[in-house]
Amino acid sequence: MQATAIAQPNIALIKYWGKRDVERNLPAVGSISITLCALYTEVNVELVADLPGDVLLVNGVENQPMLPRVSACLDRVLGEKRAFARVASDSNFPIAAGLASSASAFAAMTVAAAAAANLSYTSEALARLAGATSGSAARSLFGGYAELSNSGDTINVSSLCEPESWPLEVVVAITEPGPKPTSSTVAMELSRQTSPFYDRWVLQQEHDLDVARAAILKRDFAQLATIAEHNCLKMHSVMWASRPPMVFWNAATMRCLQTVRRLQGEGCNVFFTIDAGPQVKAVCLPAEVERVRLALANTPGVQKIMTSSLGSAARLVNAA
Ligand code: 2P0
Repeated sequence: MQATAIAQPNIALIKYWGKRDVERNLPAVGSISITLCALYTEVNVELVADLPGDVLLVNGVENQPMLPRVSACLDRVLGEKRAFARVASDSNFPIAAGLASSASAFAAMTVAAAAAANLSYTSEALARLAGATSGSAARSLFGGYAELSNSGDTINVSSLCEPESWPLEVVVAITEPGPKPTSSTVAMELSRQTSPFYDRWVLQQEHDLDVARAAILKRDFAQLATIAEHNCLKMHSVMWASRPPMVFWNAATMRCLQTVRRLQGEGCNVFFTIDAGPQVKAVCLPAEVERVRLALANTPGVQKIMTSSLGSAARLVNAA
């Protein structure tokens, strides 16, 4: 009655920002992501008959604020007439800091909970369950390049390309390891309700998805770079124009963008993307990774660098 699973965070190149159905957590826009391999969350779920309630440990420390979301995730996977669970989640990177820790955590938790109860689901079904708790978690059920659709009556994820078919590298520049002030869930609802740019953002997303999908299928780095940077800056423009404004960047975030622009000017195959936090992810061809790592490490304000290749889908480690 216990199982452990591992999942990697994924980074959206075409971003999910906004919900069309809050209750069912259905996204207003489709998204395309890459799953990383060097960053991971390992989750153990133990179902215990005489436990008085669910218990959550995050990196070894009991966590109450996240517990309702974890319990709701367990209810979805196991049904509401379930035994209570002891859940332990351990990540090797800063959590709640715009590094997609909820994606890896809820993807791993969904896989572990199903295995602990001996339930067998397809990857698509697990993605639907994980995505109902955290939209981006659905994408971590797939490795390499994944697309989360905004059509249909449910959460739908599919694989676009395996990681080894087009191996890119990601250099993560951490400019502030502490937790962000506003959760993505709250921030994207604020954008939907108050940003004058939100409707336009939703309207243009199909075009950005088409361009990025085509770039991935033909391995066209320059095309992917241009559309990913455009989509990222558009998402942040939506946030900046929200009321109250949501500016997740700091001075070092901006300096990292300037570093990437300088590298591009020197002919380096690299582009940036930024999520709901101040960290900058630089995506590059494998031959450029050391150059990009050094340039970002030498950018004032960068506190830590992590590099990663593309990784595989969430998976079970053990069950008993
Ligand atoms: C993404 N983000 O596509 C976008 C880009 C952050 C910026 O998905 O409310 O934690 O749990 O469905 O998945 C982060 O939001 O939000 C996110 P919920 P989630 O990766």
